[in-house]
Amino acid sequence: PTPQVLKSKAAVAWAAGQPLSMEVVDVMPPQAGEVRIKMVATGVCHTDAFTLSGDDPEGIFPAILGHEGGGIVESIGEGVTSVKVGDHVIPLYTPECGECKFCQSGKTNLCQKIRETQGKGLMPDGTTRFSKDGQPIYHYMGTSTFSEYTVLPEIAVAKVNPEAPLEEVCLLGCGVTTGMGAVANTANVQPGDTVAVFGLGGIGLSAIIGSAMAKAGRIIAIDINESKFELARKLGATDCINPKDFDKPIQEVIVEMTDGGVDYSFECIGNVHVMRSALECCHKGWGESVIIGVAGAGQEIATRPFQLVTGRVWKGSAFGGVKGRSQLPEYVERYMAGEFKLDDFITHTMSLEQVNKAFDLMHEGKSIRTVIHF
Ligand code: NAD
Ligand code: AHE
Ligand code: ZN
Ligand code: ZN
Repeated sequence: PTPQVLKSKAAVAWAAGQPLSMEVVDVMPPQAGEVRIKMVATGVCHTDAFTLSGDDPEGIFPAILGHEGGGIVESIGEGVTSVKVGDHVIPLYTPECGECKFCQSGKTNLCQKIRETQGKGLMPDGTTRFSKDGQPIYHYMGTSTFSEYTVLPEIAVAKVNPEAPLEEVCLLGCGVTTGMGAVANTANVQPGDTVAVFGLGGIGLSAIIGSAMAKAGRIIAIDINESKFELARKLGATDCINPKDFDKPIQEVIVEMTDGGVDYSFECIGNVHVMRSALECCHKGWGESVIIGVAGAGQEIATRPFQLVTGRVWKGSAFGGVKGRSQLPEYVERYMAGEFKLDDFITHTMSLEQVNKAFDLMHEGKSIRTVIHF
């Protein structure tokens, strides 16, 4: 049967800085090369809050936010061959076409095939699949998981093991893969290395899991919210420190604690001042700092160039350097094999109607991840 327009419950961001609004929207059928997904669950990531706040230079409204989902293919457009109706998939805000210069380089996961339209809230053909009473609503990060149904390009879904609980592995659609991947792929932490993780939300805690899996010798966890320390320790942090407890810059504290600095640091907050601390707590000659946090429009990082001249390295990481279609299914398998747990992260579950509460809990520092069940 030819797919028809569907009515879908969705949380719409009409404008920056306003709560999301529950609406019934129209979702067009998938066009050529596209698939329509019935969402099963979605996490709420700080980046959703960042864009809603108005700080994202690419933020565009009205839009349907959400990018950490798991769902089931409901229908497919013309020419789609790599997935079929009923497949379990994780939407990819970093797609993988396998053909573009970036995919072919072997040096990056940042496929650029559809990046331009994705950044404008549009599908690759330059139009949107969402509308409300005829008014177009934009896509977000190419995923828009805060909707019962969403449409994605075929190259932006990873087909995963249908036995995996989507209510948990949805977190692999962003946060957990980002933190674990930054450690394993971007930094390549080795046994015995000393690591510092700044910010103990879903991303930082995943970086701690990744560091523990890499057998890092010492894992220093840093946050201004000490309620995060217990879980950080459980996941493998050896030291938990609060910058507010010291009367000198935290990088000096860490350099002293570690006889010269850490081998690797990860900034998992999006604060440009902390990014500086994360670089400067690295060991002279070789320490590497990985920026994961996303900073607002107009923000810039600073340090003395001497920090780099003397061998520290500043890098960044998106989606943990993971290629979604070819590598994300392995993360799901590793989860299924019991290599790491996800339930520790899921501090709250709720329905889409309650999504604004999920943002409140995040801003109050009370949640790690809220998972929305559809
Ligand atoms: P979160 O809000 O759950 O966690 C952030 C943590 O940082 C909180 O525990 C908070 O207490 C702590 N924090 C805030 N200010 C601090 C400070 N000055 N010093 C120490 N700790 C501080 O957020 P999250 O979902 O874990 O996301 C973290 C960051 O990573 C965000 O900026 C998000 O946009 C970004 N992100 C990037 C990628 C990527 O691919 N690069 C992927 C996902 C998320
Ligand atoms: N749009 C913002 C930047 C946002 C950003 O950096 N996004 C990350 C993913 S965060 C997931 O929670 C990312 O993958 N970036 C690579 C890309 O191509 O967007 C801005 O500053 O304009
Ligand atoms: Zn995210
Ligand atoms: Zn590509």
